[in-house]
Amino acid sequence: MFEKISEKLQHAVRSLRGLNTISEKNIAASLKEVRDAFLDADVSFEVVRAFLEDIRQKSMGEKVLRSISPGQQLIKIIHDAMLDLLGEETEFCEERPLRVLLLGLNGSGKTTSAVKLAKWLRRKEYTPLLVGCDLQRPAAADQLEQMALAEGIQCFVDRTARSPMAVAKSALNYGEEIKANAIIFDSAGRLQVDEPLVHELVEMQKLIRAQEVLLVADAALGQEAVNVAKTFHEAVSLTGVALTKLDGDARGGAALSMKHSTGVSVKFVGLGETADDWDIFRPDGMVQRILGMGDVVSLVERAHERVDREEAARLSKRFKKAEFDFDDYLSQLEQIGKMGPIGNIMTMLPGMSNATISPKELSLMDQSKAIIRAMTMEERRRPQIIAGSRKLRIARGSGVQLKDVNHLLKHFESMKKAMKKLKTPQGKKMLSQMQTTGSIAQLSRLFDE
Ligand SMILES: Nc1nc2c(ncn2[C@@H]2O[C@H](COP(=O)(O)OP(=O)(O)OP(=O)(O)O)[C@@H](O)[C@H]2O)c(=O)[nH]1
Ligand SMILES: [Mg+2]
Repeated sequence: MFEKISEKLQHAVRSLRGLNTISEKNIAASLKEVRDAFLDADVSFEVVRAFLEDIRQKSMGEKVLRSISPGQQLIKIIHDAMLDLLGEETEFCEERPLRVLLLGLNGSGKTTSAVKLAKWLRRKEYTPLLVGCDLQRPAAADQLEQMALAEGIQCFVDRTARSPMAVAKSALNYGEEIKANAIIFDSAGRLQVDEPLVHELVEMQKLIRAQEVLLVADAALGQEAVNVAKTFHEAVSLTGVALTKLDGDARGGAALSMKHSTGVSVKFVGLGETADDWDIFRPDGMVQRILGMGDVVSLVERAHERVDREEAARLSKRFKKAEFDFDDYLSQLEQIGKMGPIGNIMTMLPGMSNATISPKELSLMDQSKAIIRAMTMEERRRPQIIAGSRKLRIARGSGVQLKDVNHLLKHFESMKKAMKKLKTPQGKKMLSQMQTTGSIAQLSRLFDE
């Protein structure tokens, strides 16, 4: 799986590893190799270009970290750009009853995938029913029936039915009778997407109202699989792709470009011929498999974390000395965004290590960040100079109301008071009395009393 692209990419990034500095010149050869690896994998030119642009953007904004080499940092950037390209892992509908329609070209693996999916759903405590809507191949009903029987999964076929619609209709009734709560409709393979097919699929979808319409696509087709997905998606809205035969896919082109080129996520992967060779598509697993370099990636992540911790410690110090200004506050809010609650300087104060942040506080934090960003540097340092007219401009610049700006200024003022009190013996005593649970607002509330 993905051997070819993996080998090429690993070669391209390995030479970056030892670099002490990064210049356009010394990474150019590697990035060219990365580009060629993607093109050879049958990723479209357009996707490759967007991918390289993403790497360029990400490298521009990157701070140079002391403890790791620039080469390692760039490997992490390539890793992250690949993750962005693949998109987030998307969830499969969990409603009960659940109806799933599988469609795709001839021989793409629909029938096999239907059985694999049924088995997967049974593990999630569904009662699945397989429905054979392929009336084009005489042997199709037998194939589905045999495979279902081998896995002990219920199956509905009707060899005398005149249309797939008729089968589907009876199957819905039968499903109710046997109390199936996941009905999977296997459809006939197609040579191409044409008018009659589109008509049939639209009618079918009207009848069964499937929450998941999955295109089953053969990964070996590379870019062609992506084109097929595009056409199907235009005809009937797909909810996802099941990419089959990944076990024999050395190149990875379809998996790498599906999401970016079609907007449709890969939800499942077929990894072999047996009913268990089936899994949720996990972007991070795929990137790890192709790029390797897990060691470098976690090294860089740790280094970033250390920088963040140093910044949080610096802010905490300024807080305790009551030197904390709006610029520090912005930095703190950004730290919380990146590190979660541990980025909160409150957690660094004694007794506050379990400080929590509520969802409401999180959205307030976003608003606060926008307001502070609309302030000038001088205003961040000395908020007392912010006069009425300036407040209005800040509100407009950050898309909030005047009262929100006033509220933030007031909140900050009480925080400042709290900081000053912390320096007094009485404040120190209060701090030491405060135990465990607290929120970011707790300290200022405490001193507001
Ligand atoms: N290696 C491998 N083979 C697969 C996978 N999925 C399906 N196959 C094989 O592909 C062939 C076609 O599979 P089917 O499930 O019959 O495909 P289909 O889309 O239902 O075919 P039609 O109904 O004729 O259009 C079979 O030999 C399967 O064993 C997979 O993930 N890996
Ligand atoms: Mg079939």
